[in-house]
Amino acid sequence: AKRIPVIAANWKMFKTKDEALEFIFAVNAAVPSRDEVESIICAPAILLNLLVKREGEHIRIGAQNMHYADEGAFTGENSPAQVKTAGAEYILIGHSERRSLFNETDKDVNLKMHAAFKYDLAPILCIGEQLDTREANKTKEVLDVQLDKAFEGVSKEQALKTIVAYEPVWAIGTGKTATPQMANDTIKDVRAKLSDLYGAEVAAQVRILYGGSVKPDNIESLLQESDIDGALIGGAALDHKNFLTFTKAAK
Ligand code: G2H
Repeated sequence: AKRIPVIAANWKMFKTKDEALEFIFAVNAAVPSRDEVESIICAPAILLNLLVKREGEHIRIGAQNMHYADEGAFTGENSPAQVKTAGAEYILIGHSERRSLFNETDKDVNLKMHAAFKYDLAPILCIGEQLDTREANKTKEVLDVQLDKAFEGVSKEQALKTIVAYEPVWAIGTGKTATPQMANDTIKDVRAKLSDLYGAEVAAQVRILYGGSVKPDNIESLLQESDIDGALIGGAALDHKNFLTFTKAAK
């Protein structure tokens, strides 16, 4: 089966309420249809409800983080049920900023994967290697461990609902992009690992995105590669014109 491409904007901690509204109204009518491209906005939790209420037919909304517990005394956190009932369909899990700045471990990532499935949120699981790992030729080893741990106890059916985002940490927000071929080779390794875990049929269906300094002028060459099914985009996707450029390039 053909894999439907995914363009996911990661707004990180950007945009006020008014800026979010301006964006959603600008893209609603202009994105490709859902059966051609999955166009997703991953927004700060406090903006989810606002966006969901104003999203057009072909836009989808995701959150950037959540706690894995059902509920509890966790001041400042959002629960999976809160994210789900705010209207989000997707949840970013294990973004490198969560891992490095907020000490998220592979264990946390796995707990969040299970919480996502419990509340019927589609995980966008982020994995990636540091520069020293890349330079020591240990990328596959490191990514395999991240994947083993993230998918621990995850069923085949659940794996099929997961979108994987490969983001080399050294390419995030730095202006350094992996070359399309480098990204594709690594994504092929990720698919091979999914095949080890769940079989070739599942691996052939899971969407795997590239992320890290994707820009309007490199999106097309990335998407031309055999195994890159879309992109997770931070900085450049804050601009609604760029976001539309990305979704159209994926069509
Ligand atoms: C990586 C990416 C989006 P940017 O964090 O997740 O951000 O496109 O700004 O490098």
